[in-house]
Amino acid sequence: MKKSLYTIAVSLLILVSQQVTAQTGGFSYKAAGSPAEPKVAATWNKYYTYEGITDLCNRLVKAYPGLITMESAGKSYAGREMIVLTLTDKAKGSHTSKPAYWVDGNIHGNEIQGTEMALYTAWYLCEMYGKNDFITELLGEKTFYIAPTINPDGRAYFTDNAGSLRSGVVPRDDDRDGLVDEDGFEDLNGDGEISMMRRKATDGNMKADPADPRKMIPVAPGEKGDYETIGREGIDNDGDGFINEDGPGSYDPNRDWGYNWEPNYVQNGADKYPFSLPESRAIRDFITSHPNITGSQSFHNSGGMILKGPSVEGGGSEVYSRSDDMVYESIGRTGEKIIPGYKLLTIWKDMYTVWGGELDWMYGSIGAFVYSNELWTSYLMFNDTTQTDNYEFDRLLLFEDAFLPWEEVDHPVYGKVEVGGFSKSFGRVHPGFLLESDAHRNMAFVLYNAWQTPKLEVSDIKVRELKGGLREITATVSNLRMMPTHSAQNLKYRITPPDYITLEGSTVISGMVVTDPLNNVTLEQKKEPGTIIIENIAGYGKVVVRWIARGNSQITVNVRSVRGGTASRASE
Ligand SMILES: [Ca+2]
Ligand SMILES: [Ca+2]
Ligand SMILES: [Ca+2]
Ligand SMILES: [Ca+2]
Ligand SMILES: [Zn+2]
Repeated sequence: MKKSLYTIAVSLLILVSQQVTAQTGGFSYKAAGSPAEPKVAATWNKYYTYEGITDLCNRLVKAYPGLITMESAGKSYAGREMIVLTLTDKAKGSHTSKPAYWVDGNIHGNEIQGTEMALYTAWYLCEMYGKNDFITELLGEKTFYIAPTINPDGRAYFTDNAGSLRSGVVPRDDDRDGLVDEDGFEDLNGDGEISMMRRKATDGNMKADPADPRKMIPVAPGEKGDYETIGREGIDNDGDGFINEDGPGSYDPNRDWGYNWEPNYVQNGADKYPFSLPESRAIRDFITSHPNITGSQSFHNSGGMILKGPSVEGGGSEVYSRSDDMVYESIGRTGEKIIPGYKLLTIWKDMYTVWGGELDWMYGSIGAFVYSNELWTSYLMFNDTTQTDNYEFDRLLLFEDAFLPWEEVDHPVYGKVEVGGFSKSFGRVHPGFLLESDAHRNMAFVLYNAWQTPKLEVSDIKVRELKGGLREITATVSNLRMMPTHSAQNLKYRITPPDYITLEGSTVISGMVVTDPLNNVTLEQKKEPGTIIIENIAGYGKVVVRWIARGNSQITVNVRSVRGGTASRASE
């Protein structure tokens, strides 16, 4: 049938009016994988101060009461609350009844972007819930415990002061002169940054790079330079002949954990004794009181690494079993795909030895599957491992925003000096436009990990009538994901209880595990046969249990596992 002109005109009109409707329906068009008009406004090309973190978390809790709660794990040395967010679909069960994934960031005060990775994860989960099936299901089945910064004092020092600390701010006598924190950095030119000092010198060992005079390069042997570099901005506050030798804090919060711990003479930065810092004690207590934590991620910077343990050769007092290491390898390799430029590496072998690190404690004492991502790699500048010049990147992409131009100031000891160099906001932390992209990728790795925590299912129930009013009930419980309900470390140190499979609705006469279903080999459990004890349900594995029971009513098989969640099924 030929369309009349009238029909065509009407169709065109409808088309036009639909376009107009679409255009006036809002101010945005949804990009794939992101919320177009989030309920909680947040931007991911800047860094949140501690106040900003608190505000964002409060707004998330207010907007999504069914998904997220906020609590404090304790107070930092300076009295800041150690914020921990709990995320799960509360309508689908309590947070403790599901396998949980722990995320923290910023244990090192100057490694601030771990916080944004953690916050982005919380924000994204809330905003995409109900809009994306994967996220909706994930929050139904799993719990996330997210601690945006576990060194809030170190972070505040970074965002609110000129300087930058790896440590927290608990006072320590770094130079053993009997005084604590008596000689920190000074912002001599008042630009809000502690940068480098250089001084003109006729026989200097440095010169300005002819290709980019901002950059200092060493002179060739025999060549005379114009400059010498004289360390970071500051003066000698205590007149001991050293400049800035004892600033706030100074210990390494990631050498404070009570597993494979060694004192300061073995492990620099170890401080006094395991868990001598209030922040690590608070986090330890939160984690140990949430035994459903199955996996974890601790964000650091920098280097573009997906780190796995062990952190000391041979693993210290524990050795990673082959079965656990296979999980680490498999998930880590997928991580390399999710986050281009990041490499899966083993801490002691590929980086350096760490005694008393959080990661070893999370695996060693908690038995969780734990990674630590070293965020930011120079690869991200030009998506090229061979093009990694900070100055060129700053010139071409950041328009010299990251470099503090050399500026002359009077120094009480050195006379006329120049201060300048890269801002602390560049070099280890992401520039704004790359922050959201990397936050999304690192979150995607976290979500992949969380998805691979156990998912249990009573996959089959077979009932066979026996003589004398008895029945034989055989149930299969499957784990549909890669992580077992117990890591090998968990099994070895009996960290969480075994898994329990219970028969309901029938009087149990005897119960057993079918150890070899093919040949019908069973192992009877004489004590309390109604609840069969299973040491572990392997990743992608299944267990078969059997009962001889009296009665003919409908039965239900329940399974409960601290780190594998719960599942149940009724017979037909
Ligand atoms: Ca001192
Ligand atoms: Ca300065
Ligand atoms: Ca001094
Ligand atoms: Ca000083
Ligand atoms: Zn670090």
